[in-house]
Amino acid sequence: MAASASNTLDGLTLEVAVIGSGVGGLYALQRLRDQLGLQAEAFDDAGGVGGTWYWNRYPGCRVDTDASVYCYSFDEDLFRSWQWSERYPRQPEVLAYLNAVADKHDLKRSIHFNTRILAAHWDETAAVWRLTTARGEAVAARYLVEGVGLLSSANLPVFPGAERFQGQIYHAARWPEAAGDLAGKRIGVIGTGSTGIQLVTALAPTAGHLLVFQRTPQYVVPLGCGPFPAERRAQMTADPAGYVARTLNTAAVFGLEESTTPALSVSAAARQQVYEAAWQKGGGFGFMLETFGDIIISREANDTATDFIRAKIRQIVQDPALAEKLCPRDLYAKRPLAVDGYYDCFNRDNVTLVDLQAAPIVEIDESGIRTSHEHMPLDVIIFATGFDAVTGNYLKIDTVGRHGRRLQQQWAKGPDAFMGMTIADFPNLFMIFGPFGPFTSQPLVHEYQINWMTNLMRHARAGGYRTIDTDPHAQENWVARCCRGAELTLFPQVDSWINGGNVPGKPRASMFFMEGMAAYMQQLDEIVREDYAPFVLGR
Ligand code: N01
Repeated sequence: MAASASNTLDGLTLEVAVIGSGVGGLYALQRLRDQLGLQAEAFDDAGGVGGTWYWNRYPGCRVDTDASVYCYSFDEDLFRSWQWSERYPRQPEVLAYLNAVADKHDLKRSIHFNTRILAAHWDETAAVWRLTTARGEAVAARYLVEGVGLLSSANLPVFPGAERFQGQIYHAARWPEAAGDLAGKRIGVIGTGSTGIQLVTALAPTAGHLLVFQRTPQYVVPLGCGPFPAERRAQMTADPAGYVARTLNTAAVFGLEESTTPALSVSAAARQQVYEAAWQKGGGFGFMLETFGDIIISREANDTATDFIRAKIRQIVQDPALAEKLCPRDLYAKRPLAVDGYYDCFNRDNVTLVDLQAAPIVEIDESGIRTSHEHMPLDVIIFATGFDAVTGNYLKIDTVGRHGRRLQQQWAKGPDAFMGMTIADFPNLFMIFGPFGPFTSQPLVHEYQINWMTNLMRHARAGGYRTIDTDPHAQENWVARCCRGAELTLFPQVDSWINGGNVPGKPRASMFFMEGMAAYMQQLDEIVREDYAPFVLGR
């Protein structure tokens, strides 16, 4: 449903407004509208459904999480019947899947595309959220559910002169269809995270010349792409509910056999075998989670993994000096990266690594990029520089809760939130994968959170309550528990989007519950048993 001047939203009053129609927003809409029978509609500034899969159309984009857990489970028929072609599907297939879900459940009629929500202000008297769209329309809703994306607000570093560049210049997360075929072109990719490495491996075979601008080398392991495994499909179809329950009842919800063996509890030779098997099998999270249980909590265990990966880099990359530039020196404690054939790309004549630690970018001019060493002419510049993660998109909406509290001020030194879903003094506002939620794969956990938050809404409505707010003490305790848990891992010791360290000026903060999904679900169950004690319901 595309809003237009003749189809103004002004004055629209809903029971629930959902922001976003990505993986989380789509299911929230289905659950609220069709399962709970509420008058719910969604808003998305994109021209179609898909969220991150709508925007990220860059060459090489694919899911690096097993498709068996990167899907919905609420529609059991679809769960059984959807035929993923690959274990790690490409972006067009994921987007086609999300469109198929939206079409099967007739969700698009309740989504206002091309509609950005600029502001959400709580009206205490009427107990509703008053939303303002970018066209100035006013919409009111008793509940606001935000599925705005954990990794969606693009991080675009400022390089002097970028506006003068005469060639094609894109951020990967806003890839235009007009980009066309880049074969034969001189391409610069800035950034070597999950996005950058997918771009590099996709572009290297056909680029005229590919320059990879690397600031910090990262640990990349093979993904192990291939057809969707028949045995995995058999497990999924034999017992969908059991499959999903077993998957959720793990730490990270990646459909993996998470190891509990400490790395140093086995001999060096046995360890080598475990790492080699994981390398041959592929899967980024598998290498981190299925090998040993303490890679992300013990520096010594972490060292054994990083030694192994560095040895692989030195084996694959023929030029020893280049291999050293590609070898990370710090901990393996960012979100793990996996793609097939990344290091092999650097054996190609048409691929050049530009080491930004040796020579930083000084400017972009009409014809290319200048580092402190040299000028490199380019036809295409691609920013693969990541996201203002977790909080970025929430803070783009001018959100004002009770007592005039503005979210931008409240989160100025770092976020606070409860269970990744609510914020004290922002009643009836629910976040899908907001700050201090579990550090896991997303779609099945989206469903879990959405079911939980909507059960809470149902509980409040059944009791005749108009408002649901979070007890600030419960929130404080939860944030403290999350921070303590994060400190037990190695993640805070390396700058990355996990802790806000990737965006200049962003407060560095723990933003996740690191004790795992099973512990998270136990905590949510406990809250239900306590009759939702951490929430304050109001008439
Ligand atoms: O972003 P990143 P991403 N000058 O933050 C560099 C998800 N995802 O888009 O390390 C030069 O990981 C930065 O360098 P450094 C996934 O969860 C999923 O790649 O800060 N370089 C780094 O190399 C992933 O974790 C899939 O020194 C600059 C890169 O840009 C998350 O999105 C696919 C720079 C950013 O890496 C983010 O991944 C893709 C500057 N000024 C993404 N600023 C799937 O497969 C930043 N960089 C599901």
